[in-house]
Amino acid sequence: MRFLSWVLLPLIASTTTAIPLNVGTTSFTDSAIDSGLALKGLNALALANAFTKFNLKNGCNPAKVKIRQEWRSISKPQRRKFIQAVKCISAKPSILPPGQVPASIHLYDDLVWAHALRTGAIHKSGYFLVFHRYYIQMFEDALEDCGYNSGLPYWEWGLDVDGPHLSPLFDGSDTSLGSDGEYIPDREPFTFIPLGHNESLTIAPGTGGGCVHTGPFNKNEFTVHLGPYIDQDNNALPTPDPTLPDNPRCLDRDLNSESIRRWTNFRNSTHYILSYDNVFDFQGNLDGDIRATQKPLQLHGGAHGAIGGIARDVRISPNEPAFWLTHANLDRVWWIWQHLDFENRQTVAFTRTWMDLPPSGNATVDDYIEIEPHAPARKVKDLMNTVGGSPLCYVYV
Ligand SMILES: *[C@@H]1O[C@H](CO)[C@@H](O)[C@H](O)[C@H]1NC(C)=O
Ligand SMILES: *[C@@H]1O[C@H](CO)[C@@H](O)[C@H](O)[C@H]1NC(C)=O
Ligand SMILES: *[C@@H]1O[C@H](CO)[C@@H](O)[C@H](O)[C@H]1NC(C)=O
Ligand SMILES: [Cu+2]
Repeated sequence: MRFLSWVLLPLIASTTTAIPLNVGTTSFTDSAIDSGLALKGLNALALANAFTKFNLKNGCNPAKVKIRQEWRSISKPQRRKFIQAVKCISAKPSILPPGQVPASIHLYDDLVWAHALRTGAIHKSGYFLVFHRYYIQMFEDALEDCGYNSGLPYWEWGLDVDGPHLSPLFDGSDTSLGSDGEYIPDREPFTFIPLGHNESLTIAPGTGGGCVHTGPFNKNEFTVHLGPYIDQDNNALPTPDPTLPDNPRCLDRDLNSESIRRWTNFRNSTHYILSYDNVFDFQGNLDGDIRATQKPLQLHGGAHGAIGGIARDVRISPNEPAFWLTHANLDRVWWIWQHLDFENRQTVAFTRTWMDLPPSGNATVDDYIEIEPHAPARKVKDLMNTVGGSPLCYVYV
């Protein structure tokens, strides 16, 4: 850990308290972990290391690198620009062949469909981390085409452990992604059986439940067209039917601080970064893959649960604009983890299909990730370094 000496760690490390999480011989205090200071320090370490990994031949260099920042660190004019760019994507027409996916009306729907279509290969599979990395890069590029030239923002869930409805991201102001959903009282808990599982999972109702009522993406400004792709029991349908008719409806949300408290607080994110030394255990735990852990709801599922509403309909969860910021934060957790032992963290684990259904063999770094027609096929190994150039050139601060 050659950067330990000069970043924040002297401030936040302690060798006197008995502590479960540590980097090398440096341990973090409980308060550093729970306040997010440890995670900040780890981010700084990763950043310093990333600056030694530019691939100049591929055109990624310090002058060009995109800086991805937490929503709150972005100026209000920039936040408005981001919102405008998302709306611009959702106003452009679909580029899919006419009639292929009748419910895909706008470019934004196409991008959601790209995820829906591939869901069985990109979750609980070897492609989970790497597909979503490329997928949000595709979105960052689409934002750029719509005039937003900065890095994709991320959402640090740990900052909103006391209530995402109070967050600048969801406070309903014109610099938020809109409010919570309209509050619907007396709801049953959200219970579902993930694909490939036998036991159901339960998330308590949150503070919304209905349509986003104020701010950007409220029901007068933003329309969902695809899906739903979950049945009456909230379970994901095994295959997405492309021929479903247009189903225009509002964006629904159910912000949920319990999800953050249980699964995506600062201690949780720090835990994933520091507790695993191989990608099988790291990803398997982060994604709640029962081939690696007995706990099927963890950081990834918890993050979707924190938003609720359409974010829980896995195939079309990118219809929720906060999806992109949530997956940027997941990518950030992976990125920090990679940079703690960069040379040894360039691979993938698990099979090519969701829970190996149907049987598919292990994913490899020579496999391709494609998001046609929105982004060309790239080898997994070319998506391992976020400053490797072609196609990635970004860091998190
Ligand atoms: C679910 O149950 C079936 C039948 O009992 C069993 O074959 C399968 O391994 C179980 N799957 C999981 C993920 O526990
Ligand atoms: C996440 O945090 C909660 C609350 O502190 C804790 O109960 C849970 O065990 C943590 N999970 C992980 C994987 O760190
Ligand atoms: C796939 O990966 C698993 C776990 O890493 C390993 O046990 C298994 O042998 C691999 N299968 C093949 C066919 O390489
Ligand atoms: Cu996904």
